[in-house]
Amino acid sequence: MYSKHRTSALFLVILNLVCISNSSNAQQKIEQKSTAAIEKKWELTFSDEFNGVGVPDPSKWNTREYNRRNNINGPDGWWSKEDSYMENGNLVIRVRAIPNKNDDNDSIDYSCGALDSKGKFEQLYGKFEIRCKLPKKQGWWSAFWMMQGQVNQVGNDGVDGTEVDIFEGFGWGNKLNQAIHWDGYGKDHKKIPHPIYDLNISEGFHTFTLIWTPEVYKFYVDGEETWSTSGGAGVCNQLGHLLITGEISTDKFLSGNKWANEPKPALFPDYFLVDWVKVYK
Ligand SMILES: [Ca+2]
Ligand SMILES: [Ca+2]
Ligand SMILES: [Ca+2]
Repeated sequence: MYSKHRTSALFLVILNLVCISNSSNAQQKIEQKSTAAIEKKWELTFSDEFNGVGVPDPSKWNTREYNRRNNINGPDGWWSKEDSYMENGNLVIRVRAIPNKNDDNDSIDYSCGALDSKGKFEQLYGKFEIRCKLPKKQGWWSAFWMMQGQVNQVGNDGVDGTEVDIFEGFGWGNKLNQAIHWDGYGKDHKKIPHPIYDLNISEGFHTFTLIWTPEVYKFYVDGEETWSTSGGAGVCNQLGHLLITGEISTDKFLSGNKWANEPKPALFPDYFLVDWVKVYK
């Protein structure tokens, strides 16, 4: 009897192992299938490897030229065409201290590069990704972001228009900011910021990704999800365009130690390097 029991027990153990192995094989197959489905799901719709020299491809990008951060109490922060250019396989966004560019009394002004794809590439939903190296010097910030729909339209929450900051990075500290803004930038302005302090991103190249679906915005750094939000009453349902920018401001808040910190002309020029941008649907 004892031996017969032992034999049946052994048989059950073997049967179990076979079942477990079969079910783990099945699980593996499901996982492989779903990974393949996810990879297959994304179809490349836009990319720029920045492999040329000089002016960024005008069929993909607008370069901006105006006083982006006007300050009546200090140097202005301009966007200038000559501060975004391709070199060594990268897009370079440069910041410089320049002679005062307008007729106020500043001793100097500042100048940064900025690109956008408005009217050249716009998409509703998808995956939006950049590989880049953040600048090191204090006083300015770099960003990869989107303007979706009409951000200035007050009402209907962010559904009719949302600014999505895939990342805003600062060379001087560990802070990385992700955020959404809607209903304009005046008294009705609403935002949800998501600052992160514990990422190891001050050295080398990193990827920053947004997945935008009809339900949610999901943010990733180097493939790890860092934040997910549906805004106030849902995500934007309108086309959006890309922006890659450097910005510098001598405004008290923006040059404070909660943001870009104080610009010091002696630290510039400094550079924000972008290896590529890719968009999928
Ligand atoms: Ca000025
Ligand atoms: Ca709105
Ligand atoms: Ca590149």
